[in-house]
Amino acid sequence: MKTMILTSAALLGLGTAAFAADELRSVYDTDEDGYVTFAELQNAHPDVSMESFYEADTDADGLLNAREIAEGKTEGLLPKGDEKG
Ligand SMILES: [Ca+2]
Ligand SMILES: [Ca+2]
Repeated sequence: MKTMILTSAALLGLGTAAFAADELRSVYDTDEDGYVTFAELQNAHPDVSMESFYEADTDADGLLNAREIAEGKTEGLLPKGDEKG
């Protein structure tokens, strides 16, 4: 499973992807499939609106990957805090 996630991160071609993927798994991705659904995002950040979720979902597949999470934070769409509550 870990190999698969690292491969996905490598395909993104971003130096920060590995770190972001790790953060994504530990903070958001409760079922560890490598992607964050709106429900998973709301688990960590109940205040995030669906509008923000879809704005962060730049490839419009209905899921956030590590890169989209990182960019969403940079653009202020997603909270930067990693702690629940
Ligand atoms: Ca997931
Ligand atoms: Ca996406």
